[in-house]
Amino acid sequence: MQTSVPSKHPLNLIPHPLNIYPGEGECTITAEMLITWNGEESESLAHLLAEYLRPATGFVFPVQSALEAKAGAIHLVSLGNPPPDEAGFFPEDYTILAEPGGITVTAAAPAGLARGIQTLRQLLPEAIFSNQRQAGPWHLPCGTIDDRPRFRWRGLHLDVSRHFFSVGEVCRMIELLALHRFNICHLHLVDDQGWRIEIRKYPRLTEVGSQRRNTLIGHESNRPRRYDDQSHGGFFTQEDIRTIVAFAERRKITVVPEIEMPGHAQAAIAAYPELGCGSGVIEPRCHWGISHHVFNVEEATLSFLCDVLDEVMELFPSRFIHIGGDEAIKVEWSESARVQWRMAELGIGSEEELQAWFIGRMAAHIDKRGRRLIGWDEILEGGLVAGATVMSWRGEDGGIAAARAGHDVVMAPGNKVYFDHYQAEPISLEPLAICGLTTTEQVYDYDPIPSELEPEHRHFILGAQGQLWTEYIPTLSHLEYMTYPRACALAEALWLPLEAKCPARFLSSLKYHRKRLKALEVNAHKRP
Ligand code: TNX
Repeated sequence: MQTSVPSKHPLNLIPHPLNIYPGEGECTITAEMLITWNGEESESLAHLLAEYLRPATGFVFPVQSALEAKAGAIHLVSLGNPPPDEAGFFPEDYTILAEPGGITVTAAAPAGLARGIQTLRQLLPEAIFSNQRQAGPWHLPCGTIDDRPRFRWRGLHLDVSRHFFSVGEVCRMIELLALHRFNICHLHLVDDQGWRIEIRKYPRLTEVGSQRRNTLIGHESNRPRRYDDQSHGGFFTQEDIRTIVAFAERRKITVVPEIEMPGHAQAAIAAYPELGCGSGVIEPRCHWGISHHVFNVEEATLSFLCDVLDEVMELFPSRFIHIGGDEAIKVEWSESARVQWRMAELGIGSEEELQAWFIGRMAAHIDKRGRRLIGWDEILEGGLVAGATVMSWRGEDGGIAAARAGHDVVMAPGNKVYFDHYQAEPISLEPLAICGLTTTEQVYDYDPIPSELEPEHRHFILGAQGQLWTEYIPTLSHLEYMTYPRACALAEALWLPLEAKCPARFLSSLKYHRKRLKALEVNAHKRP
């Protein structure tokens, strides 16, 4: 492997590619340049590249099909459209060959081409990221880049329940994920504080569940609690979801939907009280923390949730369907005579086993449709259902246990990759955050493979993702502030093998990369 670049020409790419072979001279993007394409789905990616390059250059970039690379063209080739691997992922390898006369990006599959065009954008001067016409010239250094990611799951999670973000805002986040060669956007669509996806069969989920009366001011731990006097609401129509999914799909990013159960269900129960354990009238929660209102375990409730998942699976092509499963407080289950009677009827001895039974029923439904269940690590309690993938958030122990038991794992540990935590000291100068301190340098250091995990279990670690819980993140600009530059660090930590990571190079690339983020008007944190 060769990652050395002549120092007069540092490329400052983030994530840094696996192999860079510098060549001689420069290639110049001119007003006459064509974008040509050959192979599966390369036409759509050729148009996407043209859309990326037009605003700043003001050039036309006609898009044409062509069997071969020609002089004066950027040629995109996807060699095939292989089926996904057994876990559901597509190959993302790509090669960029930049010569004085033209550029060729070649990939085994469309997903690789999508990664390649993002690297190509970064090879151009940072002004290419501007939305306004810029002066140029548009040189890039000649050479070859031969690149592929270390992990198959490189994600960012976004909570649109605690605060709602519009279709345009979510698409902007996805565009920035694409720039950093992430491939997963996990959308946390429902929680105690708001149900944010239209379900045609059950309109009250959004009519009632998407609106909360007001919102806590300050931190959850403050007493007495004070509230603003503004209602907060919003939801995605099914058409909105199609827009988001198509926007992501064009960039070869998978949107993984999450529908929480059996806990974090207060907004749903407010809409349909018969789903709950009979604890009186409730409304979507107006402060943070965890609601003790959970779904009951009636057959009708399970069918309701299967119906919801059916509409969700129709909208989201993602192989993985997230059912939450975290922080389901069991008090209502232990205090409800009806739930206890159901447990006896089912021959289930504890509330933990009841949760495992509940998740098992959902897994059967999801499996039947050729999808895979994923849930937070609490789904390990009371016994993990066959084939389930575990998202490990309470540290890495859940992920380690799951991998040892032969389950796929996505690492999302709270102390390492929670971007709702503080990012710089002194925290007194930072906007209010939930807790913690996770710096960009610490994120860069993160290795999703725990050192104590035996070599034979390591392949079960699919990758990792950053979490953006939005209790304390009410706006897009604040969201970007919490995300960048930590997501830049995560992108590289998940892309490169350990031996190719280099904190000093990353920090120096980041200095330059900030100019790209600035041209994109990203409200990144100033440190490091
Ligand atoms: C725990 S992480 C939660 C979320 C909160 C988050 C705040 C997880 C699966 N559950 O409901 O928003 O902490 O950091």
